[in-house]
Amino acid sequence: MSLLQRSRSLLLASAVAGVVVASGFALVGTAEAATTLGASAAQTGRYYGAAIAAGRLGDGTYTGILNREFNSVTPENEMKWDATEPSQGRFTYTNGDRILNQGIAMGAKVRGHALLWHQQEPGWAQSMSGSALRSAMINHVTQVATHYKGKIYAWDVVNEAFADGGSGARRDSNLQRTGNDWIEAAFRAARAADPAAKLCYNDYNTDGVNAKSTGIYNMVRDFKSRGVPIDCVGFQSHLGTSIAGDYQANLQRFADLGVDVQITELDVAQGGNQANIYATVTRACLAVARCTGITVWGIRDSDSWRTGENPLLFDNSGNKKAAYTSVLNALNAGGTSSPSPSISTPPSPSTSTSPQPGGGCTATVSLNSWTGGFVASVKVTAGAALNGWTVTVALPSGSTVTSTWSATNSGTTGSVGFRNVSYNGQVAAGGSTEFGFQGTGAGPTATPVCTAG
Ligand code: 9MR
Repeated sequence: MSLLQRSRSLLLASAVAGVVVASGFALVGTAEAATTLGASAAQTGRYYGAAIAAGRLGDGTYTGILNREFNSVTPENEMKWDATEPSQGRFTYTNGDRILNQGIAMGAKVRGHALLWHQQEPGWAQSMSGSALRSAMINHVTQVATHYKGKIYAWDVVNEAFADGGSGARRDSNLQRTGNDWIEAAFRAARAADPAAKLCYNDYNTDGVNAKSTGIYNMVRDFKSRGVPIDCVGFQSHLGTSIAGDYQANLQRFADLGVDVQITELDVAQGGNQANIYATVTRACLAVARCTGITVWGIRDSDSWRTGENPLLFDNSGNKKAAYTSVLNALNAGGTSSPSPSISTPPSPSTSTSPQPGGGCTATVSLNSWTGGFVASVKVTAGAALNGWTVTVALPSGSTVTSTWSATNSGTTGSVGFRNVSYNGQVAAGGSTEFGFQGTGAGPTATPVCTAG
């Protein structure tokens, strides 16, 4: 068994025991060097993504790199408030859906960006204030998160709400002036609308321990202590020609609060240090078990918002730059395994999962928990081809299933059976499908049992 296979067995063993229990992260070494960013990141359960623009999807060079290299996408502008609700109550999803469908076609994770931001508010919202704005903003979160329900890996629920400089305070905006609780109100609305999406706070100039990142840290700590649903913090990482020495330590202190961390908008000014800074960011994420992935803010230099700074991994013609090679090498050097659901790779004959009663299929759970509730995403993997399946999940006492998607459940407490629905009962040999459920109380910790037929 190669080192990589051995690592995968370890991961599988922990996956079958119920993923996302945040303990016992294996160090993953890589026996075979992957040749693309996404495949290389996936070796440690992470994604490597790019911000993409709907208007560029007709460019073959662009989509060629996108399809080859990346396993996550973020809409650069298409899911922002001005794009999705140009006049109050009239929602337009055409371009957002184009990004979503591109991601789905690639089998990529889709990061939603961004439900609320003081910039790119539509004009009608810019001129609002007080309770009218508060209800418009919550309605926006609810409508957009509902439209994309079940499709988004992680939402930037609130973007850039903290001030620059030494105050560590909130930024002034019409959103902030509706009351300091606007951020938690937005997170609660997003959770109610799409319980399966990870909910992130996203900001820039947070690339080390500084007043701004500490202000955000204090907010996240407060949210966790009061049960406000927050799952992740995005570090945009629009970087210049140097990087804070405590970049990794800063990610780690947030992870230690019990949230995932993600690098969400990475770009680095071109200069002597560009390749080194990219490698440093990559290694920092790999060293933090809860750093689940990295997104670069564009593909080619010519696609970047930072005109003239050439801050990306591919040149204007789509050629790989030195920075690309340094990222790929850093990814291939391995790191901690991330508790992302993507580590629940289908079993292969060389892995050490125990046979399931009934045979024919296995199931792994990934949990997203908060005080008093949870969302479980279950991946059903076929051994031989399946024509129907049932997954039995043992819930801890006091827990109750409140909703289920892509399956029907019998019972809501104790031992709960989840049966396929019409469109996902047939699964090819080696293939997989997913369903999920939300509940109150604690999530399941025991291995689910999958039965074919
Ligand atoms: O890259 C985006 C650019 O095309 C838009 O014109 C701009 C509008 O403000 O937003 C850019 O993306 C921003 C992101 O949404 C939030 N963080 C900062 C990014 C760069 O400005």
